[in-house]
Amino acid sequence: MTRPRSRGFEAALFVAIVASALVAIVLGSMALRSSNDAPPAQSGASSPSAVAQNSPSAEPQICASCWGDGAPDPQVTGEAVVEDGVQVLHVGLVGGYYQPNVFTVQAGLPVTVVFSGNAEGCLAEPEFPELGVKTDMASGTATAALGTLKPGKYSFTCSMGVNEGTITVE
Ligand SMILES: [Cu+2]
Repeated sequence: MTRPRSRGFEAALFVAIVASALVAIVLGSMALRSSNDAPPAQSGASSPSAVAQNSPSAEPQICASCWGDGAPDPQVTGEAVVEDGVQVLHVGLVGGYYQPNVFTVQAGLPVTVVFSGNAEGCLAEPEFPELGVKTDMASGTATAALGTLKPGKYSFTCSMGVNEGTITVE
């Protein structure tokens, strides 16, 4: 009589252990699934902007305006540096835009603009539409000697004319 009862008890214990193990496995896999689903959704939303912020400094930059960026050119003010009687404006590249891109200079001194940065496409061929001056950054830099300018506003753009900086001569 004891043997069948103990066997029955053992069997019931075995079933209980197996059942609880199955429940634990199912719950565990559900928890894993939910924890696996959540992080990619969050990192997927945040990583593209991180890539967009990091890539401009590392890779050749293309014109953000011409390539469908759609955002207005950021306005970043720069200072003229007077070197040997010439007002030199140093223009770099940030995120596919010329920066700084807003300058104010004096009418009495010649102006030279030095572009530098790893540019591609139209961004690598800055020009000054009002002055008929075109440059090329194929070597990594481009120097545009504009001479002495009359008071007024002069722009510089990419070779497609849509990525603008402004030089105000006072
Ligand atoms: Cu462009």
